[in-house]
Amino acid sequence: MEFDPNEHQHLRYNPLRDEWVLVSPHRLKRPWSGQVDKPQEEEIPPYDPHNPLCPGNIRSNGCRNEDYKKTFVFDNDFPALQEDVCKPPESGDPLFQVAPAAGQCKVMCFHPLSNVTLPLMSHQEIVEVINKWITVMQEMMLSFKWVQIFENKGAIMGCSNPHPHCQIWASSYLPNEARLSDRNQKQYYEKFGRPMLLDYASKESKSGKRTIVENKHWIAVVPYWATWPYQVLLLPKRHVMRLTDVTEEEKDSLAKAMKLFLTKYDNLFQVSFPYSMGWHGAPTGADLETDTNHWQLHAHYYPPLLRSATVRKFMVGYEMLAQPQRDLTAEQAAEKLRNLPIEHYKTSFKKTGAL
Ligand code: H2U
Repeated sequence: MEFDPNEHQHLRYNPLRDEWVLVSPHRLKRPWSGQVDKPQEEEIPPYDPHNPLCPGNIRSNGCRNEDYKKTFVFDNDFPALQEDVCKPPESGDPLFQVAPAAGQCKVMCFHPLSNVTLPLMSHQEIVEVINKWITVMQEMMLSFKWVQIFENKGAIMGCSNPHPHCQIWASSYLPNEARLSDRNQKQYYEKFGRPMLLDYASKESKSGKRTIVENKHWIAVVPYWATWPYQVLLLPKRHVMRLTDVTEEEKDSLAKAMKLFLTKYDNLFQVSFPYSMGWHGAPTGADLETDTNHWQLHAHYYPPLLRSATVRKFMVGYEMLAQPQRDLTAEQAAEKLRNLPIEHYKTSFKKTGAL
């Protein structure tokens, strides 16, 4: 019998995390008696006088938001990282290590209206978001080793507020994910003399099997080693180390790529697709002066949904105790997303009155 990756179980290697994922496509044939129906989507009002992220409203700390018309950035009123705090004494015990942590946390609203998420925004509004990400990065990267831009979207992801927003946490240290990614990209660069993810982007572009959206400057794929069913890796096709290095033309086509694949995300289960996403680029602060050529800018999208708007994948059991496992292959997930309409279901519903 010949090996068929859509039929036969196998392990796939994630070179960014130096870990393996178990792929078991034969399990897709098992009967499913769980919930598959689409629940009524909660209508989010464009403005809520009690929402602390809306323009002109008062936040928990008593500050009033600007009456913003585009994006709006403010210091998180409940920051997980602060700048001038007491440092812990060294422990000297290998089993009870402790290290100082300093940082800054900001919140960024994408749009003045609470019901306008990224895929529903105009091209220019998405460009505004990208520009603001870059401005905040430029400012925070001078003082901090790592600036993590992340969007936690949807109540299912524990997001506390439906208003379209992201957070930016800047830290004096490299967080775990960044440390892993830095080490593995460096090892690949030392071995092959090229940035790992630049090679990856070019191989994915040639194959097309896992591509969802591709344009002149960007490619969005379900990565070969994806653990979440509809995970996406978005990356530039030329060597770009940081978000602050993208050109005007690249910003423009990034906005187009985001609009397209985020629309497909929403269209998959006809719901505002929940996920956690974040940008990873070369470390900053003192590392702005070091050689970080092994880095390639990229964004990870980790959506939890599996079968419907409510049926999610849990990373529990074998995943927690042994290693990640998936049924649907990355190629099957990519094909599903690729074949979805490019018009948002809410827009087509408005036009035709039917889904
Ligand atoms: P999440 O919805 O992803 O939890 O992000 C909302 C953030 O906004 C959260 O970190 C902050 C919370 O601390 N926030 C304020 O800074 N001020 C407020 O008045 C409400 C929420």
